[in-house]
Amino acid sequence: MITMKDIVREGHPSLKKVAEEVSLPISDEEKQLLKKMLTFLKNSQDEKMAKKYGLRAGVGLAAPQLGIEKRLIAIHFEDVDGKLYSYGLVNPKIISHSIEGAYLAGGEGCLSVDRTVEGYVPRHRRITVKATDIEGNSVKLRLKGYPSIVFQHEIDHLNGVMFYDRINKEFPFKVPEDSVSIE
Ligand code: K3U
Ligand code: NI
Repeated sequence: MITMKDIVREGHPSLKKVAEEVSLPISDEEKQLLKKMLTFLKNSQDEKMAKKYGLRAGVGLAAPQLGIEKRLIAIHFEDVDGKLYSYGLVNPKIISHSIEGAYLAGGEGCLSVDRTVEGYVPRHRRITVKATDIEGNSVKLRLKGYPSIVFQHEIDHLNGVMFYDRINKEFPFKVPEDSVSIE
């Protein structure tokens, strides 16, 4: 079972590297890893499990955050309308995005960052992601608003980019151009 001790923190080299593409079909070990990443997210959002194992709640996790430099991500959350986004994905790629941007009004956090970093993180409002799922199926996801931001945060981890790398250093709360705020 993945717990917080398995998650690497700022300063770990895996968080600054471009992760390797995973060859298909994925191995049983990679499949198990994706399943464990999804279970971690579910546990982290379960009050009892989170308390028992000292987990910080997360909606996404990327393999480099476990020190594994492979292009694998897990996402698990429900949006405001109760729509479930639960995916274990291999080699996710943003194949198109809107010109219009978006940012979370409350900023972003990261399980690999044990401090609050304030400021707006400029993101695309809409993205289309192509990937392979745990079962080996090709998937194409059209995402908007908060789900789009979560996927961008996780795909950034595969490219060695941390959310704070995108914050305006001089004016962290400068509203990004042509962007909508997501509450
Ligand atoms: O955003 C978080 C959250 C947790 C529970 C309920 C609602 C939101 C926690 S931080 C988080 O999930 C990161 C996970 C990381 F760092 F491991 F990738 C992902 C994230 C995505 C988009 C915005 C902020 C955080
Ligand atoms: Ni993160």
